[in-house]
Amino acid sequence: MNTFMKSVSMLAVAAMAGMSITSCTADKNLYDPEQAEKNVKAEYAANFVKKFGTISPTQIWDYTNPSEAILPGTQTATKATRVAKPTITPSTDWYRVDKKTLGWMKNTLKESQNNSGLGNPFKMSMPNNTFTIVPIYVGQAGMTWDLHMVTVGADKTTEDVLIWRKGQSMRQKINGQWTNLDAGSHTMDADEVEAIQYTVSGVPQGTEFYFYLVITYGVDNWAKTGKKQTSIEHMMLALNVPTDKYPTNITEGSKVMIIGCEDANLSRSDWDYNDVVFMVYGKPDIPTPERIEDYDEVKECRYMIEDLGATDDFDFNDIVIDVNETRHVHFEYDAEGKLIPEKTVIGDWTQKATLKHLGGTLPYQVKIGNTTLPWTEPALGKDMDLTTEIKGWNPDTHNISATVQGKNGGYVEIPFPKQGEVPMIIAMKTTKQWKSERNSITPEWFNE
Ligand SMILES: [Ca+2]
Ligand SMILES: [Ca+2]
Ligand SMILES: [Ca+2]
Repeated sequence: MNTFMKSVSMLAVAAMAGMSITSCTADKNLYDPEQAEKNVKAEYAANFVKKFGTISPTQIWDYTNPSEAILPGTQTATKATRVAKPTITPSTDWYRVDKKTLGWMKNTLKESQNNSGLGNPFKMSMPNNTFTIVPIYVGQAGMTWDLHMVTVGADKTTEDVLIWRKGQSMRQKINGQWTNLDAGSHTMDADEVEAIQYTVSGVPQGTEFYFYLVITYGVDNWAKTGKKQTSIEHMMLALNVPTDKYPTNITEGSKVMIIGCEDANLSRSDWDYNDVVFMVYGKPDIPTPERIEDYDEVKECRYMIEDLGATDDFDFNDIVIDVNETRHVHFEYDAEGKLIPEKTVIGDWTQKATLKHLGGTLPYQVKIGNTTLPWTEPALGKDMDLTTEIKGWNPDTHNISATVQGKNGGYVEIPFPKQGEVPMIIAMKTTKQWKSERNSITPEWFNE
């Protein structure tokens, strides 16, 4: 947390946390339990700042990014080894895009023509060798994107890595002049294109994965910033390049495919799948695309809550609760294996909360969205798996709060912290392990 805090007075902190420090020595005849609980909250905020420093006004407490996953198949609860995280190694020199391959691509993914019938929604599996991916073409688009790769384990854990960002690591020659591409550039008029290549390694053979583009700069009424366009949802095409169109400037014996991407999932999109095009090659093999019949769209996070039973331990394990929403999508294919888009079935969202751990000392009640869970007795160091259906959770706004019955007889409201506030709830990935009892979180822990 060194990066998000700098030191300031405790009074300023309490103000930031939306609290007031009230004198406990005021001559009150009547004992006010609610005021006593407010004092506990202020004490907590002061202790937090004493330990970690003042919170940066831009600090947010959502560490779930990317909180969404698209999982091929139907979710299972099997336990397996965590899936491998791919290693992406950029080349140290430029790759010159082969004109023969590029010409074939342009002829196949015709501009402004609906090319969606050329392929199916797909995932891939890792060959028994590394493969290389290189951008070869950027079409006209007002938006910018990053290309990511996600490996998916047998237990549906995922690892997500960034491969490429639009406007970086590409250059083009027009009228004899080389220029580096920026985020607004396209290569439609280029005489030559060069790009940095990315080699993917560190993933065992057979590991499932998929690609997606995430919109990093969106356009109104088109695609929002943060939206993901995945191969599983048919936002990409994987096409094998005919051997006579293989580039001559790659290792002999390699196989070659292209991945064409559509950047907006709208009926009025042109579906030409050439908004950005990548070439993939590997020796002796390239990843094998496999069509998707079912997938689950999942948004999830783990809330770690301080109950203020102790105002100085910051173990964030007093209440640990996982929340997710999922919906199922099913694709139908004809006898030739072609997608029948009008037969796609998109299920309703369902939401669940699962209590994972208790490590606090105060009775509490959690409210998520429209659902108020029952009052629960505290427990110290107790793991569990108690699932309840909920409604109205918003994974973007984190509309969760807790009420605890304080030691002073009053009730304390624990909201999800606003930007720049002292946190009593933090949102983490569901793979994040909570701390042991009275073992404080550390700045490093957030990045472990
Ligand atoms: Ca397009
Ligand atoms: Ca605690
Ligand atoms: Ca605790």
